[in-house]
Amino acid sequence: MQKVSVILLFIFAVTGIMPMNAQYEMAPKMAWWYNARFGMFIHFGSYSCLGHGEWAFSKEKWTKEGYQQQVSARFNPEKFDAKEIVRLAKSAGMKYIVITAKHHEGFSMWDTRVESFRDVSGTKIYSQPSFTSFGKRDILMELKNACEVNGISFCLYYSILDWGHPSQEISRINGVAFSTMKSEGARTDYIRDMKAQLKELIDRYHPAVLWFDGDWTYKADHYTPERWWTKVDGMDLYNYLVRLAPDMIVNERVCRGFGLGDFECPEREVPESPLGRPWETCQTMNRSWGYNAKDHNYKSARTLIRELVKVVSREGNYLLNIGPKGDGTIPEQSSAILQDIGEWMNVYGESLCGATRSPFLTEPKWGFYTKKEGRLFAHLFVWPANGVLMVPTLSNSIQKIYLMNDQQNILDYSVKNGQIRISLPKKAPNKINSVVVIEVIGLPKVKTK
Ligand code: JFZ
Repeated sequence: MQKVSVILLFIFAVTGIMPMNAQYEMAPKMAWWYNARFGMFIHFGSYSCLGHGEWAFSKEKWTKEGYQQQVSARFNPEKFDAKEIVRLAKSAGMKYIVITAKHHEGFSMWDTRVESFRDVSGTKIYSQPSFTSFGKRDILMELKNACEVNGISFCLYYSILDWGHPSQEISRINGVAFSTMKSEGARTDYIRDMKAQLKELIDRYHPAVLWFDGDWTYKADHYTPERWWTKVDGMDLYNYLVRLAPDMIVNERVCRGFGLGDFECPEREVPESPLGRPWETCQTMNRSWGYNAKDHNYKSARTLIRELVKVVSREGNYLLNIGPKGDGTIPEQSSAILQDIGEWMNVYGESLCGATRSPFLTEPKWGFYTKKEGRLFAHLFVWPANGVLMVPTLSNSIQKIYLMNDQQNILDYSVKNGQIRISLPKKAPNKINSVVVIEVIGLPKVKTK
């Protein structure tokens, strides 16, 4: 027995793979992220002060010069309050924050010293500290510090494609905005400089996750001026990053669609069932990522909470976005939604954070399941009219069953014909999602005959 453990330990040490309660094996560096389940996305850049979303440069067909002078130069986030943002994230039950360090517009949100990232005139570095009158405040560092104090993991987003960089011009293929590389030499130099920027970010902020995007210009095998980013480039970038920071997690978008990186990113959609490896769905509260003054199309806290539950029951993470205004303040509707989510999470968050997928292969009509060592959580979106909840039998022995919001009152149940029949009170304790806890010995497992 001891020999076997020693051999197993050896294998795990060599391969860097550790078994967890997940259905797939995972590198140990993924553990905190996998347990976190819920994070905050922040789209914040010079586009925020225009208030037309983060794609304004492309959609409104700005020239580089016009955009840089009339939009970016006016970026003045004087009311940016990192502590308030972290307070909101934490009270909503979020465990990590991913903020845009550089979006497609190419404007760096930190004091980059990589020389080629200049404005069109070539006289200034195109970054928040050197291109705006806002001055030298380091808002990424402010956010990182506030995160650290509050036990939240600080992470960064970075766009590979760059509409501002002198090496590239915006271009369109079938209506989708790409960028065209000026020459092969420009491509080589840009990739070198992008790596230098990423090293700056790693050395300065030690992000727990690097969340890439703007990788969709790829061709699998060779590059062209418009599709200048390849799978080989993505693999090389990933290797470069994990050499610099072995514990850092990197998403698949170093070059999407090839199974690269450490987790999958199905965007604004939830896969029908768990994927073959860790995944994260990112979602907007309205229809924009960057601040859009005209977009009042907000989803309700109810919709978002239910989507979060669905994601966790299918073994995923959920990254919910806010887009601060140009002055740094958070749109009122977004903070109201976060507060509502927080009220629910305060009571029920334990059924999600650190929890894993449903043990069952089929999903119930009334909601979803999640599980933890010793507990199966039934998330009821619809409260049964007959006061009875039926749950398929587990192979674990049941200790007791209760409502998550009222752990003192033990519920009656009986087990018959492969079903646990639970008697519920008449009224649902929560309008959005009430949780019934089935306490068992061990990790809840389906009973197989
Ligand atoms: C990208 C960005 O263009 C967008 O501005 C935002 O940052 C978002 C998080 O990511 O947009 C995408 C990326 C991928 C898909 C769709 C939009 N996709 O895979 O369907």
